[in-house]
Order: sequence, then C-alpha cells, then structure tokens
Amino acid sequence: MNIYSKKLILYLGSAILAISFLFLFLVLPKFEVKIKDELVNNISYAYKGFIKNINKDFIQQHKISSLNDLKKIKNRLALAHHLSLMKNDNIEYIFAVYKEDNIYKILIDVSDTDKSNFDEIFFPTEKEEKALDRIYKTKREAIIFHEAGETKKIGITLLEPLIINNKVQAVVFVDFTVQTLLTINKLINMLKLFLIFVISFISALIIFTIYTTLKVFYFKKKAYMDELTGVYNRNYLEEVLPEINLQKYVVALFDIDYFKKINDTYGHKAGDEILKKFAKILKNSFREDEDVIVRYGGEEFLVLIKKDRRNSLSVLNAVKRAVDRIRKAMFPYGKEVLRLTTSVGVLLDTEKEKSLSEAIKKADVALYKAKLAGRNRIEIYEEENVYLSITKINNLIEKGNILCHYQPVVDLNNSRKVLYFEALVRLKDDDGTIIYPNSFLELIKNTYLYAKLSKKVLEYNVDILRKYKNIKVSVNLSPSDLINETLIKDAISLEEHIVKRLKFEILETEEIKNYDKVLDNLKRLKEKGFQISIDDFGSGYSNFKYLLNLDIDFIKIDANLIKNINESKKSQELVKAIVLFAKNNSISTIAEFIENEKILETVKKLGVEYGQGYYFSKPKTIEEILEEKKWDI
Ligand code: GH3
Ligand code: MG
Ligand code: MG
Repeated sequence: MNIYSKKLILYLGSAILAISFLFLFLVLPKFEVKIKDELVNNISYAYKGFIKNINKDFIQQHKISSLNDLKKIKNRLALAHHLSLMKNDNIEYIFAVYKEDNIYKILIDVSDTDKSNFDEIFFPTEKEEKALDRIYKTKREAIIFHEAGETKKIGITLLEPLIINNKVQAVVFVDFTVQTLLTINKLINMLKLFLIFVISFISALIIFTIYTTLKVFYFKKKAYMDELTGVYNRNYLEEVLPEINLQKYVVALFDIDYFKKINDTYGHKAGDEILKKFAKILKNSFREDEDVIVRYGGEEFLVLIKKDRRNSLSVLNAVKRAVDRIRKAMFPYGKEVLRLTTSVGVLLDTEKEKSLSEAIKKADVALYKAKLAGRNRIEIYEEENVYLSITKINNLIEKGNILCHYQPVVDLNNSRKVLYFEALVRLKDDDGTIIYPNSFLELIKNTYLYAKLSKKVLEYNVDILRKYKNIKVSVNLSPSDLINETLIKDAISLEEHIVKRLKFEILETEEIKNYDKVLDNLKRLKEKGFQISIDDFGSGYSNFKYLLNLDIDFIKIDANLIKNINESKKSQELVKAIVLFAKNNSISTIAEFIENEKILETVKKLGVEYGQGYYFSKPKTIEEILEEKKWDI
C-alpha cells in the first residue's frame, strides 16, 4: 500500500464514516418517525371516519341524549352492532368505556378475545389515561402508538370520543396492529444493521491503515536507520523523504574534508569511529524533532533544516555552528587525537524546487564549489552558470578551441623592454566567446582532461614561437604536469631555438604527492636549457624545495605581497628579503600585479627587476600585442 492509497483510505473512509453516523443517528430516526406518522394517519383515517359516523348516525338515530341513555341495553347492543362492523383481521380489541366517579368502566366490548363485561372497571395504562384526560377536555380523538411489547407487534390504539350534547360521554377504543409498519420496521432495522456493518468495516480499515502507517514510522524505523551512525539512511531518503514538504526546509550537504586520508593513514576502523562522532555532532547541532539528518553517502550527510520561525540567517547560523563544532572537535583514536574539517553546500531557496533530488543536486553543486574554494567552508547555491560542464570542456578541448592570451613581463627600469610574454590559457566557445580559466581550470584539475589541455597549450605555444621568431614565451606548469611523462618528453624533444625562447612557470596550487619525480623532471627540463621560474612565490610553503634543489632562473613574487605593498610595511620587508636572497643566488625577481605607478615605484625601490600587471598591459592575443608596436622584444 503506498502513501497515496493510504491517504485515500483515510479521507474516503472518514467521509463514509461521517455520513454513516449522520444517517444512523440523525436522518434515519427522523425518517422512521415520519414514515410511521404517515402510515398511522393513513390507516387510522378509515377508522376515524367510521367512528365519526357513529357520532352522527347512531346517536341521532337512537335519540340518545345522555350517558344513561347510552347505557340502556338496547342502545348498547346497537352500538355493539355498529362497532362490530369495523372489525377485521387487524383489529385486536374494540370497545367503549365511560367515566363514572372518575373511574372508567366498560360500556361495551366487541373484541374477539379477552372480552370484558358491561360496567366492569377498566384500568387504563398510563398512556391511555393521559389520552383519556385529554379527550374529556378537548373532545378530540387521540392516537396511542405502541411498539413491540410482549406480542412483538406494532400496534395503534385509536381513541375516539362519543359526544352527546356537546359533552364527551364515552370513548371508543380501536386497537389494531399494522402489518406494513412491521415490515418497514424490519427494513429500517436492516438498514441500521447495514450501516453499523459499514461503520465497523470502515473503522477497521482506518485503524489498519493507521497501524501500518505507524508501523512504517515506528516499528520499521530500524530499516530506515543507518547502523553505524544512528541517523537516517538512504532507504529513508528514497521512501519517506519524497513525501515531505520540501518548501519548508533548507537543504545542506556536509562532506568531510580529506576523509580518504584518514582511512589511508589510520585505517577503516578509525574512519568509522570518526563517522560516528561526526554524526553525533551533527545531531547535537540541529533540532532532533524538526530537522532531518540522513547519511547520504559514505562520509556525506544530508541535513534538512526546518525553516519555520527561522530566517535564512539563523538556519545558516545552525550550519555554521555545526561546522565550527566539527572544526573544534577532537576525534580520539587510540593514542592519537585527530581533527577534521567539513565542507557544506547549502540550498536556501527551496521554494521553487520540484523534487528533493533536484534540490540535493543543487546543494551538491554548492558543496563542490566549497571543495574547490579550498574546503572547510560553507557555500550557498547560487543560480549562475560560472561552471561549465565537464563534457563541454572536453568537447572544446577536443575540438582544439584553445587559445592563449599573452601578458608581458617587463624590465622595471625600461617598461617597454619585454623579458618574455606569459601565456595564459583560454577556451573559445562555439559562438566565439572567450572562456576564462576560473570557469574550467579547477573543475578539470587532477583529471585526464587537465593533462590533455596542458599538452595542447604546449603545442599552441610552440606553434606561436615558430610563427613569431623573435618573441619569448612562458607556459605555466602544475605539479601534475611535471609528473606527466609525455608532456616532459614532448618538451625535451623540442628543437634548440624553441627551447631558448620557452620558459616554464611552476605553479604550486595543489598537493604534491610525488616530489622526487617533480624535481627530477624539472632537472631534466633545466638541463635541456629551459628557463624556470617559481610562480606565486611567497604564497605556498613547499616551493622552497625548488629553490634548494634547482638552479631557478626567476622568482615571481606572489600578487598578495605586491597588491598592498604600499599599505603594508611587512610586505615591503618580505619583498626586500626575497630580493636580497635572489640577488645573492643570481636569481631574477619579477613582481606580479603591478596595477599603478605607486606600486611600480615601490617595488622598483625595493630592488625588484621585472614586473607584470595591468599598469603595463592586460593579457591580449599575440597579434594584438605585436600590433601595438610599443614593445621592445
Ligand atoms: P574531499 O575533501 O574532496 O571530500 O576528499 P575526501 O578524501 O573526503 O574524498 P571523498 O569525499 O570523495 O571520499 C570519501 C571517502 O570516504 C571514500 C571512502 O574511502 C570513505 N568512506 C566512505 N564510506 C565510509 C565508511 O563507511 N567508513 C569509512 N571508514 N570510510 C568511508
Ligand atoms: Mg570528503
Ligand atoms: Mg565524499
């Protein structure tokens, strides 16, 4: 039974139940009374007419003028004759009584059974007494209705006054059973029974449905729980969660940073222990009764945070609190105490989401951004298309929609004099739009696409060097390029005149797993004759290794040291120290990010030899640069 049929049973069942109750206790009793009234009226009508005739014909015919007249045997016999005419199978009793000293006595009795004699005292039942009183007062007939009784019959007693001289002198009792009424009664009872059956059946069905629903939520809870961490598992996500009102929740996806490392270093068991504690921290950071925590993947947790009474800011604060707690938490394992960080992708605006899986996808995009931005952070999903899809990047690279823009590195004492042009990679979209590396480089890092791109970039620049024989160009290489044997071989096999004009800038933006290999290949490139510069010097920490192990040609001082050099004494000191060190080791220094004359003056004063930045030129195509004709190359 799925949730929809359950709902249908509950709603429809309740409706039928309500209607049945209404029928049983309100409609049916009224209906019953009405039918009976109608029947009684119809049937007694005939008798009434008959008795009226007695009043008219009999009293007048026999010139009866008092009760005593009536009591005369001759008149009583005449009355008996009249009454006998009324008799039929339905008539039980038929007799007349009169009142004397407030006692009722039989005047005449023509009943077939239990016949009473004249003047015998008649003991009316309570109902009959009341009716008689009324008749003597109002001179109008009365009807007594009696149900069942010992005889199990439905009976009606018609009481009709005999009026002489405008006074009630006697009352005729006609007691008859009504067969139709009996049938109707049976019918109504059957209907009642049927309704009771319907009510019982529907109630049972509703109870069963509620029971199975409760079973799902309580008894089957175990099937929805992750054994290791005690939060909900994917069964819950797939079977129960799609029913929730997504609009009321914010979707957050937590993923532990570098979890593989923990498994690799301390083993799977340690990983499991950490997962347990991690889940516990999450549980303590959110509201148990309102928010939902699901173990979404191995070390990925989905949290649905209820928006009610909370604005986006306070929901985000809850997420932030959780992230902080995780950052501060100690995860003891054996003698070691491990620390972790987590990245979170959040989808705040769930209002227009059609399904939970769509919402999770968006939170996942944000999570991905958080990872790219360096991990240990919360990223909120924004509707934008900065990132291309991997497929699209692949297609563009395959089609060779690659180009480079070039930015000159110039002599600071003569800024027309170019040391070399740095090649900066771009992709070209099918419609000709230039796509900048921030939209694709991070996405393909550590993938085979990156290697493919690097190879094409190298080829592109070799072509440029072949075409423009007098320019020098630098190409960026990441550590992953430096362990890419094909790329190194391609470079080493280049002819002399290219090698002389091609330089490599070594980036350090990723974790280096195989330092020896990187250094080894760098040595091979140096031996071949390529000039090497260390990029972003002063930002990483391990690029000192290159300095110690290689004869580096250039140090490019990191933009962060240059940008605010006029505001920061420390930056100046640091740059000074780098320059001093470089000079002593015959290494040339290059300052990145020279944006204005003030920066230029300062770095020049600090002894930096070369520079690069918008102050001199923005990156442009090589054709544009050469057309400017202002460069001494
Ligand atoms: P990132 O910072 O990019 O998230 O790096 P990561 O190392 O955490 O990488 P990723 O999230 O892709 O890897 C998840 C790892 O979690 C893979 C697997 O070894 C580990 N893992 C998944 N499930 C379990 C589990 O139940 N127990 C343990 N101990 N490890 C798990
Ligand atoms: Mg992870
Ligand atoms: Mg993961």
